[in-house]
Amino acid sequence: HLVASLEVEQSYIMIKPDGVQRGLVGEIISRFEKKGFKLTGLKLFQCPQELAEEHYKDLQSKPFFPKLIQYITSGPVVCMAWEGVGVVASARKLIGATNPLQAEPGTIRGDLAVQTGRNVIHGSDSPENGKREIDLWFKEGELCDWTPVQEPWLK
Ligand code: 3AN
Repeated sequence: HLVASLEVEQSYIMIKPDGVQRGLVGEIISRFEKKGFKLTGLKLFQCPQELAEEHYKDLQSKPFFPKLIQYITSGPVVCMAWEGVGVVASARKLIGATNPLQAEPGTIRGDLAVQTGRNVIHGSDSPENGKREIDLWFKEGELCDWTPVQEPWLK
């Protein structure tokens, strides 16, 4: 189960090509903003084959691996870094189960997707992977560390 963390963490969140094609970018970003997390990186990006393979290297032996790489490289993705207390587990709750038919209504996949192979969004599964994936997808200088002017409701 997901234990709420009290640590400030970073999560790598990515809107997959189907989310971009279907015009869901604004809706998805909005859910993270409204929750109260802080956007520290954002870009539209055509993912090269090698980067997709590196990102999903733990799934290399899975039968669906070639299809997964084909899907992720099929069109532009939206790469995002989000920061906040407990953001890793919380983002996974907002995203919902890997299989969108099992994802609860109210979650991004539960509301917006049907197929596991077209599940609209990725979110890091641990704070360590959050850091690893942000390093992998963003270059130095692409991230912004900024301070919200009014932040009492984030604390
Ligand atoms: P999640 O994205 O919910 O963390 P993972 O890490 O198990 O799920 O899987 C990574 C990605 O691999 C999924 N987002 C999905 O796109 C793809 N995937 C996982 N299981 C399958 C499957 N059985 N068939 C096709 N694609 C899959």
